[in-house]
Amino acid sequence: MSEFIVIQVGQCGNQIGSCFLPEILQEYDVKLSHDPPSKCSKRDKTDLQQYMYSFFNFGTKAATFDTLSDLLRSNAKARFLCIDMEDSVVARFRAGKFRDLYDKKCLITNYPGSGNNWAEGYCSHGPKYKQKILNAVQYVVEQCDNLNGFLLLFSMGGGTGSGLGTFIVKLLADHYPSVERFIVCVYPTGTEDVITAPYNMAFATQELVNSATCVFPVENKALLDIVFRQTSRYCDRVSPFGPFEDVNKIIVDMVLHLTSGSRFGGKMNIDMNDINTNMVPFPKLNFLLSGFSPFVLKYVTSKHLKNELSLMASSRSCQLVKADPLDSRSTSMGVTLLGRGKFSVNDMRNYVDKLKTRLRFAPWSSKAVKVGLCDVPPKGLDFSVFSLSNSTSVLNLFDEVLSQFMKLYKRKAHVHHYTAVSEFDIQNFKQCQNDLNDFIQLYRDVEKIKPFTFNKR
Ligand SMILES: Nc1nc2c(ncn2[C@@H]2O[C@H](COP(=O)(O)OP(=O)(O)OP(=O)(O)O)[C@@H](O)[C@H]2O)c(=O)[nH]1
Ligand SMILES: [Mg+2]
Repeated sequence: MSEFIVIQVGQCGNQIGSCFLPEILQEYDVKLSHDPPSKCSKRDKTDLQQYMYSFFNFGTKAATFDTLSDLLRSNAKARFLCIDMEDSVVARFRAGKFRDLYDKKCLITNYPGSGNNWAEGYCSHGPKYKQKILNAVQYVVEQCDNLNGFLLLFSMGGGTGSGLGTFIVKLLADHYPSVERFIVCVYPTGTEDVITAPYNMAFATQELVNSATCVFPVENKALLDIVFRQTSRYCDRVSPFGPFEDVNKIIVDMVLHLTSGSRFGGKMNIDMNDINTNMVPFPKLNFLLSGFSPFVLKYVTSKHLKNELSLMASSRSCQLVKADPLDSRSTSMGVTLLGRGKFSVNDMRNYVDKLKTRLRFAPWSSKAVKVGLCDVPPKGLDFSVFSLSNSTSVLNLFDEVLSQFMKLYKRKAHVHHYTAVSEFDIQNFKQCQNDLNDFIQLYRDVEKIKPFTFNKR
């Protein structure tokens, strides 16, 4: 059974993480105080909870855990590292109801943050905290029997997540080269609270292209659109877009789908390592678009018929980035569809045939639709479909990153904040611009090759 180490960095990463833990527990049918009584039989629960090792280390493993208190009695610890260069979010973990699930050795904080400055996070906090972080990582790694990968969560807009987060990715690549590094990173909305976000996301993107195994970007503006669409269509009570509640729930659900193939049994399981092998044809083309259907938000669950789901999951409206893998101008280098719950192999085969007629494939990957089936549906649903695409339509995101970067950089606005960090070299700006251009060109080159298409039936 595969194990993951979750590393959440900066405010956004830790806030997503704080939503992650209760969602995982619910998926494993551990009752939290407000949950209705479980409908799971004792036997089903034992089957389901054998997979808890993926995210938890146990002192003594009981047969089943009905409640959080049962879990705490077994001295369970989440395989989570919580890192922030200010203390407020992580301080809530130290005091909150899940506090005993966090290992205190894995909480690393400082004061007062990285000031929305990538250079502060990467060049200053990185080297300063390197040993402390490596010690904490080693401590958790030693408690794993079958480590599948590191799963990092952070935003690209601030200083700590983008800077220290990408420093950690590089650190892991150097010290644990054989362990996969999967990154779920949040791109800002564009109309931002953080003025220097364009620089931060450009530098962080450049780093991830080079040191991550696979990157699963999400964009706050795409997530907000999903929330507004769902809530206005299915209920008259518009979700209060409080502190990222629904947006973070979508991100957490995506991570649960993404890892479900590695965590649970199934007729045709997809491991996270399979995803890398199947979906990344060249190391630098490692950004994968994700989408799923149906969505479950706080006040509403979208309903779709089973036979609509596969196309839905790959469609623009269900993508967590503003991009359309089914766009007739884009080229697909790989697709993975994972059905969760009650799906037969035939069901999936039919969906894939339909999906193939909507895609233009890179000629070397003409049959590149990987299919997986996982027996365990998401909590509260009978079935769902998760879709991953390596598609040139991700260029929308990179064009936006480069254009926002250039808007500031052509006037050299805010550059002095970065050069004030002594370890930062001013040449990094030019280098970043060049690297992003080269990277975008790689995707454009793929688009230029004559694609392969399946005939419509
Ligand atoms: N989806 C989502 N986005 C968030 C969340 N918190 C912050 N953001 C976005 O993340 C960006 C700011 O990044 P933060 O994570 O706050 O920054 P940080 O990594 O803590 O870095 P510093 O505060 O500069 O040290 C902004 O674009 C916010 O809109 C969250 O909980 N969820
Ligand atoms: Mg912060």
